[in-house]
Amino acid sequence: MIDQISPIYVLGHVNPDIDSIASAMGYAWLLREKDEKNAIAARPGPITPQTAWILQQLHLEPPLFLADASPRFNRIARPLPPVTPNRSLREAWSIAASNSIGVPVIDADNRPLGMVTGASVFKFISRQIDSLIDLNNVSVAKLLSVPCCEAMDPDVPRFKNTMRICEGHRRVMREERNDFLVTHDDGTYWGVCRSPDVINPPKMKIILVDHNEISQSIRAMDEAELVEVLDHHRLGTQSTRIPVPFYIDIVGSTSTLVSERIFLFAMTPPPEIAALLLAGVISDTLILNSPTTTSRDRIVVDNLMSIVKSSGVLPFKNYLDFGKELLTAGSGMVVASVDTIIQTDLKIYETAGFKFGLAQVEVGNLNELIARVGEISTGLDTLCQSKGLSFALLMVTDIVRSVSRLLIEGEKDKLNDLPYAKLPDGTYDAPGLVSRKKQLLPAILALFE
Ligand SMILES: [Mn+2]
Repeated sequence: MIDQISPIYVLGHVNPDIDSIASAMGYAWLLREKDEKNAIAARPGPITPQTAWILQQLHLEPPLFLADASPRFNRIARPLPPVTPNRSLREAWSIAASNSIGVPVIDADNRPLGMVTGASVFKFISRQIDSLIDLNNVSVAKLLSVPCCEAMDPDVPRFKNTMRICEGHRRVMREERNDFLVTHDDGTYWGVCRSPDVINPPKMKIILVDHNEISQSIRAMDEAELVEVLDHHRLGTQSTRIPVPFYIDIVGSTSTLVSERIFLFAMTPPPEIAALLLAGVISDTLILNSPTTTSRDRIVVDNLMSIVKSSGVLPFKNYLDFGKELLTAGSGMVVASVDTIIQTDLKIYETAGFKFGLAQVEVGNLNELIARVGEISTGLDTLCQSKGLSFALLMVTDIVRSVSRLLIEGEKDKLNDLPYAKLPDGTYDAPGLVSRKKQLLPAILALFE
């Protein structure tokens, strides 16, 4: 039985590429299948055209979109059955007593009117005592037979189910009440929550795949509980309260690491998952051509390809044909907007007290760049200002010829010592440069050591 209560989100980096999506979906599958964990693949941003293409080929839905890792009121709301206002106080009281929590009262349109709580009933009885002259003639039975709305507290604060719990924190701290109403966005009743849960909400459990740097992770990651890391990038992770599984290895893709685990447990992924992981390895290693490629990536590609081929889930006979189709599905610099070109695969790094951005785009031919240099440079400049970056760099990579062209804006002087020749159009020629992670980033970091 899969534990449905506390989901574990498996999450790649912002601006997720195929490897981030594939490794999240593949690892979530493994955790559900092998460990019966309620693992849910998620993504902190929109998918790329390349990812959209492969998901469509495989008839798979993109993973769940998560805007941030801050828990919402729906995490702590209990969907208690409500009562209507004309039900007797006796009835409401017995429900409250059996649940040890107030009873929500709703109108005919499902909107909460208030709650019957211990305190509200106490106030009601006090009012009766104050207003009645001859107490001897009033029985408890009579008091309890009034419509429950007469004894409810109509001023119980309401919180929307999609609201961040942290935003309701102060309000709840100021309150003497213990129970609160949670509504849908349209104001209809959803459930009831209690103050201890608001003050100390359960954290979202998150497994990071394909990244471990907080600046590349989902927003409000500091509010979440990091439960595991599976990655192939440099270290830059947050600290944890307790030890967590942490696995980083120098292979071409996180999809490689996920596939190796699946095979290690002698399991066979469904052909769709195998094909997706194959796409992850192939796109991250540029069809096994990037200098990040290892023999382990090649073995994984062979194993995945044989599953894909025998299942017929994709119409390709070998990984090369598949790879070419996959990589061209993503390129389109000629028609893409400047924003798409810069933002689709942008990573922000922090080092030595300053921030910078490295974006990468793959093209079939560097000539696609010629007509766009001016507007892309302006776009990079805007990016520096809006994100407070020292400099922003776009790496335009010709995947077929293994060469890149660099566009740099911001404090260019900082990068004077990079070993790339400046061309007349202001871009830099970088033959042999294809990997941001393994070639460009270390070269940049070395300048500031
Ligand atoms: Mn990757």
